[in-house]
Amino acid sequence: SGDVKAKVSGPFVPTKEDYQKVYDEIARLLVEKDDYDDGSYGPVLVRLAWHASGTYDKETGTGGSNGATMRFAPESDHGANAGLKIARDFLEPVHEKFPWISYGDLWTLAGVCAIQEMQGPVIPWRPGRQDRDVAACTPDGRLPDASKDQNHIRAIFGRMGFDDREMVALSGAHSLGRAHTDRSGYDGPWDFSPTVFTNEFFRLLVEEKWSWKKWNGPAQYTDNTTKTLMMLPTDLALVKDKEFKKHVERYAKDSEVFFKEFSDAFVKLLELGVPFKTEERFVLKKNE
Ligand code: ZEM
Repeated sequence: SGDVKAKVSGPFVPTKEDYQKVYDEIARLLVEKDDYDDGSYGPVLVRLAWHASGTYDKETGTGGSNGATMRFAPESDHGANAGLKIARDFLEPVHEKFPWISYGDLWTLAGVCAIQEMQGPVIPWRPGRQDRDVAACTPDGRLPDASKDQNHIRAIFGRMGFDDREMVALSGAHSLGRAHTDRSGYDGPWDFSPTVFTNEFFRLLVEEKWSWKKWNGPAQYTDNTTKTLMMLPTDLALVKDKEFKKHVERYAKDSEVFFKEFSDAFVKLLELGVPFKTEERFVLKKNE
């Protein structure tokens, strides 16, 4: 007694439990802040994780979620990122509470949390992204342009290192959220449950008839039955292209297969270009 040594404290090394606390805080805020869009910030958080990651270029190894360079102009001002400040601001109080987490880890973890809390598949996740400065911003034009066709989809996602099957699986995220006229210019949700992760995007692509929406906005499709849903030109490209369509039909028929293949492709997306020091992925527990 009396000679208890002061513990020497090194740098804080977070454990799985620490990341679970961050996850739980995001999940709590998703429930608490339900007065937004269709009742959830979930979809826009998924879009933030995707746009942070989808800048990756396998040839140069640049871009991806390491660095969280969307914090800075010019990347924050790229047309594709319009509206994502809402998602970044939503997460700011979480970063204040857990200042040890990098923004790259926070944004990708938030995408994982949002998908799981919206009843989607389990997404195993790894920490290890380090924030970088404005010099690491990617050039404009690396994210897909919704007005284009299947060649563009293959060029953009091929640059990230994805194959046809993965491209279609990832596109199923459009079961979530909606387009906003003041962000992309497009308008409306893809299905009737935009805050629940389902394979409805694929079922509707196959079963519904889609025609050009009559309006002054950018060219997009609307469903013939209710005229309340939308598809982008790139979405319809997934059934116009024979190779893509095979996968659309598989996912429309089998939600379990879609969940599994989406999860694998989303794990890969969030890890593109990240210099991880650990192999282990964490499966973080849902709140629900
Ligand atoms: Zn989207 N996406 N996306 N996407 N996306 C929008 C919304 C959402 C494309 C695209 O141009 C658009 C993937 C692939 C592709 C989400 C997730 C993922 C919007 C509407 C557009 C225009 C934005 C707005 O106005 O708010 C194109 C062209 C894609 C590929 C060809 C992939 C991959 C995704 C994740 C894995 C999500 C969740 C939304 C809904 C956002 C929200 O705020 O509701």
